[in-house]
Amino acid sequence: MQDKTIVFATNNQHKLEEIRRIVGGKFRILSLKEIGCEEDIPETADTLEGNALMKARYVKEHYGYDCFADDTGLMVDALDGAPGVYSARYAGPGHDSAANMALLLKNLEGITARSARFVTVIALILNGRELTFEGKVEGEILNEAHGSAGFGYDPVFKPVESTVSFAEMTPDTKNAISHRGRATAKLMDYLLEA
Ligand code: ITT
Repeated sequence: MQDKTIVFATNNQHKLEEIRRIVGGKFRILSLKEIGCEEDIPETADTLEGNALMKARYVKEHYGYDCFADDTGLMVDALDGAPGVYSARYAGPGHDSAANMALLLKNLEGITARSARFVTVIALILNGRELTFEGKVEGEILNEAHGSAGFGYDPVFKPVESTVSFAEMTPDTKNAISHRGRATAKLMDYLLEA
């Protein structure tokens, strides 16, 4: 990639910080705020890929920038894949991560088979092309929240590679095995070749 600056189409400050940390000095990541986009970008598709593409296309169409967007879901087997693509609003519109986690733990009460996975799809629009990159991490939903690092569902998710939750890890430890870390590594491989 000739110009090593690219926009990350997210309104989630935690995602922005994670991606900037993963990318390090290899690329300069501009936030939506930095390009003057302050509105909520619609994400009404029913797949992670569809939503990631919607967000990236919105920025390209309205602001003209090549960019990438991330859509992430937590899929819980005992709940037939819920909250999945609806992870951000599991407890209803306007509810925060604490409410989402509380509902998840309530819906899993008494259930011992607690396998789950985080999936991230990153959609990239670059030089007139659209591409997607997926990252996944297998794990389980804990019986209660543990730790205060990270964001979202991190306190209740323990990856198979670890004995502790994502919220009990340093950012670098989480990024090394996480859904977003894995999807971003694929994105970077592509950008470094482009
Ligand atoms: P943007 O769409 O603006 O990027 P968002 O917070 O709406 O931000 P998503 O729709 O992708 O992002 O997020 C789905 C939900 O999953 C949301 O509640 C997040 O808090 C949560 N989430 C995303 N990534 C996570 C991670 O790495 N660890 C824990 N929870 C995460």
